[in-house]
Amino acid sequence: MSPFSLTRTLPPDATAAALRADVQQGLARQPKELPPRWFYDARGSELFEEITRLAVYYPTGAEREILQARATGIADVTRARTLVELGSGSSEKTRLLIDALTARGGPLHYVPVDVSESALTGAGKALLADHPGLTVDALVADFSTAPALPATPGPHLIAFLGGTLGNLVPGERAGFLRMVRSLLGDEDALLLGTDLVKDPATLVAAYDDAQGVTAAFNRNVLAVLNRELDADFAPDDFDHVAVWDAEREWIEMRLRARSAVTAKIPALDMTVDFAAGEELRTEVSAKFREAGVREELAAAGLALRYWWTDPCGRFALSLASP
Ligand code: AVJ
Repeated sequence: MSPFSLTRTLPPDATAAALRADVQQGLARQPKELPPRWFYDARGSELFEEITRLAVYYPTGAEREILQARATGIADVTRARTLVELGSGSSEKTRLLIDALTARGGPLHYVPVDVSESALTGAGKALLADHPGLTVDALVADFSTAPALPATPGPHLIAFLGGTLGNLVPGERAGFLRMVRSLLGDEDALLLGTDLVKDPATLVAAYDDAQGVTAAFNRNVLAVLNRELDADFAPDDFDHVAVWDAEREWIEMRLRARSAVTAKIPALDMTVDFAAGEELRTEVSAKFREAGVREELAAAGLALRYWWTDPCGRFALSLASP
């Protein structure tokens, strides 16, 4: 049996239907918004990887520092035989966990779950090349509903890294954490990465780099609409905007129309008008504090067992269990 399998849990037309519904509703709304999951086609996933290599985008490096310091401890505490990773992307930092878990001996199952099939295939093959005894069962799925996980040996460790929890607004987070709780047995655990509240200048710089990589990532969602829905957006008609909402403690990314724009979306029989300066919200990236994370976990039936930050206190990893 090959140690690599890839399962599409959603039929391709389900993804297409979800995109249509999100665009239809989100662009008819006032203010306009789109969920961030549509950034991640092959090009968008590539641009995100490029973002993670920017010095101003500190979350990736900060989370890696924590994993470097704590991976062995995480392996010892959880004794996981299956690592499930939600929103796995390139799985680059996950290597540290896989190294630590396989160093304990015995086979390990890795179940990466992501919307990007290209990212899953690339990451899975690269990991297998370096880890004998590893089995990779990749799932193409978004994590808005419970993924149907393969039957693999426990204990299970579900990792949700990178701060992606912050892409959900509070009500969505509560539902998501309850969904994760429903996937966990008594011996299982959740490893959660959260970016932390800090000075606004640092936060805004991380979402508005001088090289314009984040701007290209943001505009890429319009290219996705053009390709998938036959729309006629000119991405350069829009400015990239990143703002810190101090009340809700989240970063918002928006696309702001430079002048009045009319776009056709023939696949939806839709015309979308933007006034000059009108904004489309493309992402919320919430930032957290320890007390809030503890409360949100508790509300989902999970107890925060360990809270680790990088030495500068920019980012946190939480280990939680039922
Ligand atoms: C992958 C969701 C964690 O919110 O920081 C990076 C995505 N957006 N730059 C984040 C992102 C703009 C990223 N997450």
